[in-house]
Amino acid sequence: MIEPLIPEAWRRGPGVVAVIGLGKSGVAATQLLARERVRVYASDASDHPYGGETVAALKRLPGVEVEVGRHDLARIRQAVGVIVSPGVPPDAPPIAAARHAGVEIVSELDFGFRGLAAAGGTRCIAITGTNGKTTTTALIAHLLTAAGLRSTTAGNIGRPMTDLVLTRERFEWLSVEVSSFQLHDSPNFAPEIGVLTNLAPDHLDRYPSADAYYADKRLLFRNATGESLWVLNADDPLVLKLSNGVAGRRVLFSLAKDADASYDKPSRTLRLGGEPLLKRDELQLLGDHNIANALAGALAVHEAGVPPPLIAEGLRSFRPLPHRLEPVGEYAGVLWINDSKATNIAATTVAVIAMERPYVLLLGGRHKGEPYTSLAPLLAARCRLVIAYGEAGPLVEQDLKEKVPLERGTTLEDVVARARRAARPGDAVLLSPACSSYDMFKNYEERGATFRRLAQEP
Ligand code: UMA
Repeated sequence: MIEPLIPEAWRRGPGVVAVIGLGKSGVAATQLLARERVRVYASDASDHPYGGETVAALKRLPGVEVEVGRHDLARIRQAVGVIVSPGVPPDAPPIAAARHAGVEIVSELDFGFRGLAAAGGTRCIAITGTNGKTTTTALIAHLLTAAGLRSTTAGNIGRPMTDLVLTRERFEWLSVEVSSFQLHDSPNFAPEIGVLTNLAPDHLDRYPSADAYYADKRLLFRNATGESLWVLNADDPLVLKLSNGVAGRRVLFSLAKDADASYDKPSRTLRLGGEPLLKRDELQLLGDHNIANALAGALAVHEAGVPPPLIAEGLRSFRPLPHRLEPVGEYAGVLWINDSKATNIAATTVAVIAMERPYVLLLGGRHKGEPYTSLAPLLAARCRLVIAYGEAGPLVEQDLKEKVPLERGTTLEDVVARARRAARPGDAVLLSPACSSYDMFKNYEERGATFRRLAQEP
């Protein structure tokens, strides 16, 4: 049973619902609560919440009180419920305060899902995993749309679930990217189809261990029933272990062995249900990891009812997303590739493996906890130079110097100028930083856009 959008207790007495964090998620949740005539106390620890101008507009909504620069913990303790943004960790003071006071805490994802259910429900394909989930999410929505089904993307890819409830748009299927953060306080979230792309350590700045991170990923399966369908990576033992014993039907994709969707290397053919689906070269995406993403997407939409010829057509017309191994141009024989979304070692590993030319690698940003040493043997093959920069620069240098040619850079302007000097015709310059961007940029998009602009400058 999915809880109602607004439980009775939220309307009772003088209580308020506390919204924590005023980025996209908090802003959308506040707007929906106001529309439902629930009193809200919405706060953000920063003087400059991610929501920017939209936060100021919230103050004009009836029953909404907005506070920026601090969280009033006393008010939060007295709240009738808390809606938490994904970027606010469970041990952050406002969340800890609510938990100790016994206030119910739900994620914006869960609140949005309840809203969709209250409006009649929308079938969801939920995609999670450490890497590949954004590409797979976009690909699934593209395949559904190309097959004539009304579909869109939501969740971690950039559009809060709650926003879909606010606009009252109707879709036949949603392709929802869900992060471990979003799954954490989402007791109602129950997708028809769930995709788990792969698992590797990530977000060790937030989780005490990789196992704690995987435990949140496992919450994808928390409402599994006999009707659920799970699309799983047969090449990843952690994925198989995590999904072991879960209710529902499992379909598997693999690059290495026979599976429901597989890749035949000798003939460079993607296969679905034992039949050829598409030639590898018809797919406009770099790297074998993207073949795996395509197989996962194909399986998910096949289970949603799309016939193989339409899946093949959709795969042919799909283009790489910005910031994910995105070729941004070739100048003086050097191919510049923007992989700013690679914010962990596993993502940079797949990027490096995908390189078919010699390359200069730009590595650095805000350190996220994992050592860089595992990259060294992979870099030995084709990497001409590593340029280490940002807060993580000294750590990258410490882990990789003497193993690969390496120099230190400062600003992204400086790093790009160094790369331009080092690259030779026929090379690539790859921004695949293995770190978050927050030491120098607002987000990975801004970092990638800056790289793209600098690369394209004469
Ligand atoms: N804040 C507080 N108190 C705290 C901590 C933070 O008030 O104790 C405030 C910050 O000052 C900031 C706000 O919370 O103003 C940020 O909240 P948020 O980070 O949740 O931002 P949103 O704009 O709501 O974006 C979130 C997701 N962000 C994160 O998970 C970190 C977006 O994923 C997602 O697209 C969006 O919701 C819509 O669903 C981004 C992301 O980086 C792309 N995700 C991580 C990843 O992919 O690795 C998980």
